[in-house]
Amino acid sequence: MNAPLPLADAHLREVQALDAAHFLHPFTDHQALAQRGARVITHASGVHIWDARGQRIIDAMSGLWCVNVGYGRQALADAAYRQMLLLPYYNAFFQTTTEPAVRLAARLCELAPPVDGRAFTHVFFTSSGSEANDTNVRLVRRYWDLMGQPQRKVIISRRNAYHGSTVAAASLGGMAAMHAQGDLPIPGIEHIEQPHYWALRQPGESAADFGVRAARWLEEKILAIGPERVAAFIAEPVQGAGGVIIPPETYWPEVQRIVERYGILLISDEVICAFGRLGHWFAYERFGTRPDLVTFAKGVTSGYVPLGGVLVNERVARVLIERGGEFTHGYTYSGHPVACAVALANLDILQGEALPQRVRDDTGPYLAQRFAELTDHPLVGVAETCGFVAGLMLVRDKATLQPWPDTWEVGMICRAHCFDSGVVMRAVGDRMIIAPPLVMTRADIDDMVACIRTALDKTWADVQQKAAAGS
Ligand code: PXG
Repeated sequence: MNAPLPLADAHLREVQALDAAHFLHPFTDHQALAQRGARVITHASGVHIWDARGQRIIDAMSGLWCVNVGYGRQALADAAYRQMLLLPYYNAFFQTTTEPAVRLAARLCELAPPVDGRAFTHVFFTSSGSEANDTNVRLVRRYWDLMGQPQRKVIISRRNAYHGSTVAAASLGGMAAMHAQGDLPIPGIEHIEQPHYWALRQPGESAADFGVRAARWLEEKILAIGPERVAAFIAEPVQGAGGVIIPPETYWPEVQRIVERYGILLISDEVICAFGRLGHWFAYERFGTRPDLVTFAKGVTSGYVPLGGVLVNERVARVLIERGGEFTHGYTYSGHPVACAVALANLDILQGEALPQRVRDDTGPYLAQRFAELTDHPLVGVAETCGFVAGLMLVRDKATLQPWPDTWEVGMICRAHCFDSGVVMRAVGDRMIIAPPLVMTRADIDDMVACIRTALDKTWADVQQKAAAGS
């Protein structure tokens, strides 16, 4: 494909004006957006995107944590095209099915390793991670009803978690700003603190000790609620939208002990962390947990078309099927044949190019090494990676990790400099985070780190100036 030319000024201004006039963007302050005009992205290839002015930018966020196989994959376009001509849509409600959905369900169950001899046997398909987590709420409550324990309704989650934006998924999430709009959370959802070592450690406490203490907040919450009332615990293996919060290695084994002790279901929300992101097909492999339900979306199609779902293990599936009758839940697009056909082609690429293994054995460790070097920068207090997610903590004092004043919005300054320096990074407060496409090579990593360093230098110059001005 020939790359499109940059948009002419008048064309770009028209798109921006229509955008401001008609398009309500997700999670956006529209007055601020209208003043600046949205950055229009026109095309993409490999690990790069281009904006309407013709600037090439390394997409270190894989779109929004999803374009695992990179942009411009002909095989995915072909799979969608073929399926659209053959059968663009049919539903799975009334005892009908379609082959792409069947093949994908079977393939996912095969890819997900059994834990303690307990296999993942079934998949419930949705079109997004939010819908998948809504499905989880209904599924776990249904499970406990069928088990004769209908009082088990409470789902425990964590502060600062992101599980989606529908009413139930936003309630599961622990984002205070989201709860503040629309009377969330809905009843029956409780939150504990997140395992954020840098924010919550006590003086002198090791990461290992903190990990165990953080896991025990779950046990305290279960006991406070009453174990007989708790249905499930839901968590992201590494918190993504919350700022790439990587738990200490001691955290997950202790959580696993606790959920088993009280017999509650474990939901591993792997919308970001699965499909190679952490160097494994599924993140529970990385942390050795034994979830009953695994939420997926994003990387299952590398974002080329919307698809999400829940992997269901034997323990839950058997009860649902053998005792359940009809589960009154589903979506028009559950098992959409085009989405499933694209997912199958995407899994072929992930498997054929051994991308999870590459991240685990080669590019992931290399990213870790290059990120660690960034700690020599005066702004960087901590650099952390896990597979192909990574975070930089920007601090005022490297020795004490003293943060910058919130009002300085140092993360936002850095994010703007990243764009100008040719790389997309996300800012969560003053944590700068990335989740690059898994096809990123060592040379791409070098380019990316060079752009990040340039952006850090520009940010440092800005904050020095601000400090000198005494603001
Ligand atoms: N679970 C997790 C762990 C997610 O990261 C969802 C569920 C919801 O998926 P859908 O497909 O409904 O969006 C997500 C989505 C951000 C950002 O700012 C992250 C997500 C979505 C939008 C923004 O980092 N993750």
